[in-house]
Amino acid sequence: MARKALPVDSVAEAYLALLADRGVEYLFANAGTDFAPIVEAYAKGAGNGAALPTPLLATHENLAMSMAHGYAAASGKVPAVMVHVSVGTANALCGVLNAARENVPILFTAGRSPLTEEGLAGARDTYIHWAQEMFDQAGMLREMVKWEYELRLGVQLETVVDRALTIATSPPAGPVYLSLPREVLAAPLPDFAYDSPSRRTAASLPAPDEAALAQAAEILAAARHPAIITADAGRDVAAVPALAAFAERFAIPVIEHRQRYLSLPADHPCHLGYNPAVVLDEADAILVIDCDVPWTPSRKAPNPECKVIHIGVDPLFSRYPIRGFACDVAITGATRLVLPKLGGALASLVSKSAIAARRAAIDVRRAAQQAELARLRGEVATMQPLSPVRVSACLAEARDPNSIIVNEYTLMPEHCSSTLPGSFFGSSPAAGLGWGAGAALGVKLAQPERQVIAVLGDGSYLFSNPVAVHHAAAMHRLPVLFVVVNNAMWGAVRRATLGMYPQGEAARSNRPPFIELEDLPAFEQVCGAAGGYGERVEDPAELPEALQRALHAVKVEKRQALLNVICQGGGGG
Ligand SMILES: Cc1ncc(C[n+]2csc(CCOP(=O)(O)OP(=O)(O)O)c2C)c(N)n1
Ligand SMILES: [Mg+2]
Repeated sequence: MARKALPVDSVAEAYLALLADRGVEYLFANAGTDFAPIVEAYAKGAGNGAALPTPLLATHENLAMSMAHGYAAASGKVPAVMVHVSVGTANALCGVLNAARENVPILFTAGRSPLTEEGLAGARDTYIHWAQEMFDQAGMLREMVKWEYELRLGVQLETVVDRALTIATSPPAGPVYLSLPREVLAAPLPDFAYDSPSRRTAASLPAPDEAALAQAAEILAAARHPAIITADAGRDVAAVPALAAFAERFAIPVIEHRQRYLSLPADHPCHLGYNPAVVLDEADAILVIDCDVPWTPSRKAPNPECKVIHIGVDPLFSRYPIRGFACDVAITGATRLVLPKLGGALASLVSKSAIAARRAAIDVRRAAQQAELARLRGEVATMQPLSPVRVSACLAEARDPNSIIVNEYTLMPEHCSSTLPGSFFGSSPAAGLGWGAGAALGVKLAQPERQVIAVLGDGSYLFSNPVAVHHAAAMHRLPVLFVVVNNAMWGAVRRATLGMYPQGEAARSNRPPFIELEDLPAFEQVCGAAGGYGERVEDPAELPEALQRALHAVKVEKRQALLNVICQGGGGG
């Protein structure tokens, strides 16, 4: 067993060194008085030879969380985030829920107001230390995190850090919360020594039960029109080839519903797009893979006779209070492990002719679908204000083949499809707005060689705390292209109102409240104010060249860029 001794003056120094030893590369932070021992530890630097996570400042907590989220999703590593006591935790909650519902592992930490009123190093020394203390600081987010704890004693540091990190990364992954009282961080820690590498590892992926596999195989073998619906299979990039092989082998159409990762390359012969409605009418068996909401029952549901199989590490989404989708078989298991085994069980049960017939039918539907999408692109090409369809189509032409897209709502993937695993990240099912811009910065941090493009609505952009975002992009040298699909409204609120009250007063009104965003600032100038390239685009013919200019700024000048694309009302999401 390799043990490392590290002379430190404080628990804070030991804590940071331990994080780095465990593979935490970055500490995203928004600081306060609780940070004094952390700031001091960083200022002393690697005087004792220990590496420390790189500190990255973010001037809003939701930005820190979103950056960490994007970084974790694009790197597969666990970031740490630290915020200021109760108030910083409160500001970060939206990001915590996004990460929790998306199973993104983040070590989320906050200081705690000093516990003692005087006497100890780190004890209270300013008025806020009384009012900021809460009886139960973690109560704000206990429901959202997998685990939470307070570091009470320096001697427990290694156990606590390892427990936090291994729980965050064990399937299903998710954020954990650790609070760090100032006196504990400031306390001395003589004779600090720890195991390196760690003696505590994350739990393995769950493998499927044979009986459940056999049941599922029987259902699929009896089906004439099976279909697959997924949202998140591609979170594990190893699941993408497994899904591609399974769908291809048995000729089963795949829908990516509210796509959050690239689960199946869009050019795969079984890819039938992003709308489950196209398979629901005829489906007699549906395989729901890593998907919380495979369809919206009040809009369109499968035939009541249709059998439904759910696959996932937590196939019933046990942290959701209500989720009542029919479920004939639920297979607990990681998709990359389940699909090859399910394929093995199914192979001898299905006839070659049935597969061939399905394959031919999918080919026909795919060709018709693609032709219709191309027709639509042609139809909207010259419309002004621009159609979100055109924005997506122009982006498809302009992007590098190797680029990564971060989509907060407004990209239409059917017109800007991705084919590489790990090249697309969509917003969390919790949909806490303001995620996309920061997430794109985190993705760029994880993949600095790749072009990163964030597609945002005007609403999502404003939620992201734009000045803080552009500042972080400049400060941390993260040249990202932001494309704002600007319809000057919260189109989603309009669609929801018209959906519920199609003949109502709001539908007849010119200006129902809480929908239109009037007198919007010139977003391109906000980016420009931080040293980025900015351009407003109104003419559909100008968009391709504007994209080239913006991408040139990103690629050659290494500056962030923003295109404020003035679009039709109604939005794309
Ligand atoms: C934190 C948060 N607040 C409010 C909402 C509700 N909401 C969902 S979509 C939306 C409007 C988004 O506007 P925009 O990004 O411009 O896209 P559009 O609907 O116009 O296409 C709002 C306010 C939310 N999802 N998250
Ligand atoms: Mg909008």
